[in-house]
Amino acid sequence: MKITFIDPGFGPESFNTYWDSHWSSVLNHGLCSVSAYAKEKGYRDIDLLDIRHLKDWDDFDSRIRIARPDVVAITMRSCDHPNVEHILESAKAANPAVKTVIGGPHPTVAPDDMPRPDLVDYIIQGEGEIAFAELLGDIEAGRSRERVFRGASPDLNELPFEDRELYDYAQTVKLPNYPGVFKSPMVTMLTCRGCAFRCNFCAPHAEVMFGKRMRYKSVEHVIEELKLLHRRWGFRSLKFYNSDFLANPNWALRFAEAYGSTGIGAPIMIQTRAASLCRAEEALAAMKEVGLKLVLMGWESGSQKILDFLNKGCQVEHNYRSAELCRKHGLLFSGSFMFGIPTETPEDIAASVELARRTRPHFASVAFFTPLPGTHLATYCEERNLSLVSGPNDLLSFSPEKAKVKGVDYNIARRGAEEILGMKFGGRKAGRLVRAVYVSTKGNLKLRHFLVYSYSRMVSCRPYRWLLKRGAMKSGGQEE
Ligand code: B12
Ligand code: SF4
Repeated sequence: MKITFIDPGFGPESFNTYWDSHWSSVLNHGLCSVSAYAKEKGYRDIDLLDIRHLKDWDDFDSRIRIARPDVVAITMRSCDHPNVEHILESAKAANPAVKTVIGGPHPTVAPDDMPRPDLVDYIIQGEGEIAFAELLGDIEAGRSRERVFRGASPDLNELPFEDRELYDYAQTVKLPNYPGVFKSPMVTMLTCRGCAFRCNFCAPHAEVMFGKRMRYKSVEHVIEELKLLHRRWGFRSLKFYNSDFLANPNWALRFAEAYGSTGIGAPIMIQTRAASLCRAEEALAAMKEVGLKLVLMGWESGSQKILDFLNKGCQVEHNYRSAELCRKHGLLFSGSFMFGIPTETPEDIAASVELARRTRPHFASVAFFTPLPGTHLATYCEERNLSLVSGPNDLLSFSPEKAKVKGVDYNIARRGAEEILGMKFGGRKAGRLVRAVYVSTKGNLKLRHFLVYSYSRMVSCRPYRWLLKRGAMKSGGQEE
């Protein structure tokens, strides 16, 4: 049985972008895991059509005709609606007998909101490894099965290592995140599933997808995969995509010890919550010892009122303290902010600007709140008729170019963002330029990659870090 997975890319401008930057070439770890499991169960005739590799829809149409799959299996986020619609139409036009299967975040939170539901044969909610392999067995045997069903959660230590080479992995590893700070080859990894928190702009996604409990791979399992990846790709940097790497300090401590003894030594980047970091100084120090170099934190705001409104489970003091701890341990750090939140006032924005001014993160990014379907805050906006999201394309960009919520003063929010982004270069005017360059290079990812590279190199160079440590320079800059 021939199975073709589809990665719908990232919106209408995805064609021909795979080789341009880290973010335009991220592999979908979930799909790689579903593929690895299916192969382990004997379904070896698997390939991938990734929109980002292709020229245009004509290219897609001809490739799907040549591939002639029996099963087309698509991964889908909420922003993928328009692309998934075309994919379904094209797959059924090429072969009306093909079985179409959709899984991923969007069908999990909104199974009734499918593009062309008449062309969707099966919807798998939740984790897909076990369910998809079982479905293939049913299709092969001609057994009937309900159209929408939930996948069982696998034991993460019993899953095979991800099938990274489903993608053009040789290219992916060449594009590090934060080029200039991190070298290629870079590998990315997730070591757990689920989230213990319920930030209302994101929740209840993790709970609906992965269940209430957080599940971790064992340190041994992770180290085994890293050794294999190191032998195969000789990676020189490592990024953990976990949303909160330090949520479990004991796991992090054990990982640091085990990673240190492998001798791999590749520098590491993690993402974590400020509150978790404050509770895990020992683990932070141990990670630094074995190569931790950059810590990314979703600070969101410098206003306690907004942090409470977002149900962030974090105090403003945690944001300040996390910066102090990173500096104390000689780590680069990034603070990301969110503006455009319902109930936000100019004072809240000023508090975020003040947080950036006082902590001087090496990197800063500002996202504008976007009500994502299925999230608590999207429901809040719908109930109050606040949402200005008019279609899936509005879910692609988290920049202030398009207003997403009524009642938000985007001019003030934009000015706050410009101030944060421009701090390093001397203020709001520079910030406006940074933002304008950043937004306008969307169509030229190679240029953006180059700008991010230049910026990152400057931030990570010794004289700059020395000045920054002495407080002689302010910092800020857009994340890649
Ligand atoms: C880690 C993470 C990332 C990582 C890595 C994601 C990846 N590609 O693997 C990075 C940082 C790259 C990322 C990026 C983005 N992310 Co993200 N991310 C997460 C996070 C924190 C955890 C996801 C996770 O643990 N995945 C683990 C893997 C194993 O699970 P999975 O990918 O979902 O796959 C499983 C199932 O979905 C299913 N499945 C998936 N595909 C398919 C296909 C088939 C056929 C089948 C049967 C099953 C199946 O089976 C898989 C294995 O069990 C979640 C929030 C959360 N806490 O859950 C947000 C989340 C998934 N991200 C989200 C978004 C919006 C994004 C961005 C689009 C944001 C942006 N505008 O930049 C980008 C996309 C960038 C890009 N170019 O692709 C949203 C999606 C919301 C939605 N309804 O669409 C989430 C839910 C957060 C949120 N609520 O806002 N993200
Ligand atoms: S934003 Fe991060 S910490 Fe908050 S619920 Fe989502 S994954 Fe968890």
